[in-house]
Amino acid sequence: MLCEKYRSQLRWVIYQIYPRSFMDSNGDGIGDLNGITGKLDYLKDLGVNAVWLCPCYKSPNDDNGYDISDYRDIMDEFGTMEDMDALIAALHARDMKLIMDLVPNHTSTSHPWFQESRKGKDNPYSDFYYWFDEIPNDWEACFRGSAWEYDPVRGQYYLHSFAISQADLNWNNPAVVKAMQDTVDFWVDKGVDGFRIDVIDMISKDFSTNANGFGPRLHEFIHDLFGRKKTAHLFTVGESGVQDIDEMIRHCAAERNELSTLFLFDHMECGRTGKFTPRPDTLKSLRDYLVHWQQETEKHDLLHSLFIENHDQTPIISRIGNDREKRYESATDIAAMVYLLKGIPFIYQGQEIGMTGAHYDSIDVFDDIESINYYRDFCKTMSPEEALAKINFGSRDNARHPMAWNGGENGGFSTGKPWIVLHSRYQEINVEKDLASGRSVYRFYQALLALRKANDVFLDGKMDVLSAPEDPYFVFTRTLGTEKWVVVCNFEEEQKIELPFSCEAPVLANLKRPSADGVYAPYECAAAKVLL
Ligand code: TEU
Ligand code: CA
Repeated sequence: MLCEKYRSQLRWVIYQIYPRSFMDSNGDGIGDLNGITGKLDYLKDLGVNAVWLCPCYKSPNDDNGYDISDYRDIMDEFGTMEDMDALIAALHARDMKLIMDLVPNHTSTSHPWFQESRKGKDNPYSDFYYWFDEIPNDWEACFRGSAWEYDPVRGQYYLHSFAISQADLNWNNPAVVKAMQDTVDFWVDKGVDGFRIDVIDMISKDFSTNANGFGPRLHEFIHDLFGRKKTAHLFTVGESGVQDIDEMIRHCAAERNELSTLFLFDHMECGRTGKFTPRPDTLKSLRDYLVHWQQETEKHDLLHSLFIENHDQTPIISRIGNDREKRYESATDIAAMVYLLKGIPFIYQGQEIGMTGAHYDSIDVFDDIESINYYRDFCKTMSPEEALAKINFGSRDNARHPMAWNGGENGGFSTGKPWIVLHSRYQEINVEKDLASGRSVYRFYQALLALRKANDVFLDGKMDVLSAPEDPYFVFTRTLGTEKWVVVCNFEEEQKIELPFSCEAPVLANLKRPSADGVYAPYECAAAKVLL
């Protein structure tokens, strides 16, 4: 049985916003807080009751806000603190929650802490970062190259797990722990309801190993941040490379007072070597990961997070679905596979209209630092055409194009020139068009979320898998007391799927055709109450 706090958080449905690309309210081509405030009813109608904002703090934007120069102020382009207060009030007025993105592992090198720290060994910020005379190991940065950079001002090397301008904070310094606690408290006092914590696994390090993260003091630091009275009510989700259940228990067991849940990446297969290469990922492997983690989290009374997209990933239908002739079917089928399981749904902007990956003929239109650095390195061993194909497939920009609100000028995102090129398919796939269509992905999500809301069986009910591992489809039931529901999600091929019981007519289905004969079309899905 989940603890009471987790049971209530299980009712949250979280929509992730990439503020830079969601809605521009003042025509400067950059999405902003007021733009988000203006779209809250769109989200409320979808059935969302919480919003997670990617970082909107002061930042020089080398990594679009994940390089923070002031944790307590708003990025100039996104608006002011008054705009943020108004957004929080507008959310709460609609009974919606706000989750902020906390980036505790690193700051921008333009943060005053780093600017002071680099001055030398005898100032209060000297030990805020990791400084070495000699490079202590051969760790590499996630955005390519060595993770160590020589700073000529200080005459020493500092660690940057990501871009050169993202210096890793030294959590072994109690002043850093205190500064980050104060940051959390500042936002709690503003009324935020929770945090998504960036690369939480990296805040404790052991330089003698070859893994950057999962250091010996990780749980102590997480507890320092969120195990306090002031933070006890928060919802917290850590982005983490956790791969086994014991480690997840250490992070999320209720009695440990650490985190509510984690984002695990098994099912995204986003290993750092593989993300730019189309993989033989299939719905089958997605199903297997989903089942594995569902069973483990259920067994150990952990709160699970259900997500398939974010701002670092190409939309799922372009990774493992069919983003052309079966776009609607695969988008809705995958939604049923994932979001009728037990856990908290996270929906990334655009996912609710079945947005796909984009495609461009030139590297010049890409903005993302990871994509640009990888392209440069790919070109050392392959042709520019091959390198560009990889970037088109895996670039984080695939998830960062302006939200396509309509097929008109700038996709309805802005009256000015957007900061990044429009999605290459925005005229074909946009909110206005989706809502007007008889095959609306948004309407399907809406119906799915309404179904969850109306039936506790989809929240607390036990999940049992009916399909066998070799079956090219996914069938599971959810059971609570005397109530049982079945969810059938077919994969790519048409086939007959027989159920061991009879059901009422489906309440949720992506195709309007009677599947009474048990034959399911490609990507057809349905959820129905079992007649007991
Ligand atoms: O990403 C963490 C991370 O581990 C990345 O390497 C991620 O796997 C990569 O972006 C996939 O291409 C987080 C944020 O989600 C990301 O946007 C930030 O750039 C990164 O931290 C640094 O803060
Ligand atoms: Ca703007």
